[in-house]
Amino acid sequence: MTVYPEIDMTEQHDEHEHRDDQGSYDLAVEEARPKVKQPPLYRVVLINDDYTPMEFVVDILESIFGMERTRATQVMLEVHTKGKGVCGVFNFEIAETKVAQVMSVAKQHQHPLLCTMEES
Ligand code: TYC
Repeated sequence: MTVYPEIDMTEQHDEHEHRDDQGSYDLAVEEARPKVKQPPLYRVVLINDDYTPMEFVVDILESIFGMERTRATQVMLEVHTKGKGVCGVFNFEIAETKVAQVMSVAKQHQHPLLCTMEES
C-alpha cells in the first residue's frame, strides 16, 4: 500500500508561497509602500514690459495676490528693474487660476502685462 504525505497536493502553489515548518503554505505578502510624494509647487511670475503702468501692477499684486501696498510696490519694482519677479508659490490649480486672473484683467485694460508659472 502506498502512503501519501498529509499535505494537500490538489492546490497549485507558486514561488511567492513558502512552506512553513508545519508543512503548510503561507502566502508571502509584501506591504505596499506608502505614496509619500508631495504635489509639485509652482511660482507665479510677473514679466516686465515698457507699457503697463506701475500703479496697475501694484493693484494686481494687492487684489490677486493679497499683498500689502508696501510689499506690492517692492515686488513691482523688482519686476521693473530685474525683468521678472515672483508673486507667490502655489499648487498647480491655484497658480493656474492666478495666472488666468492676471491675464484677464490685463487684457480688459489693454495692457500687455504677462504672467507665467514655473515649477519650483
Ligand atoms: N516697466 C513698467 C513701467 O515702467 C512697469 C511694470 C512693472 C510693468 C512690472 C510690468 O510686470 C511689470 N511702466
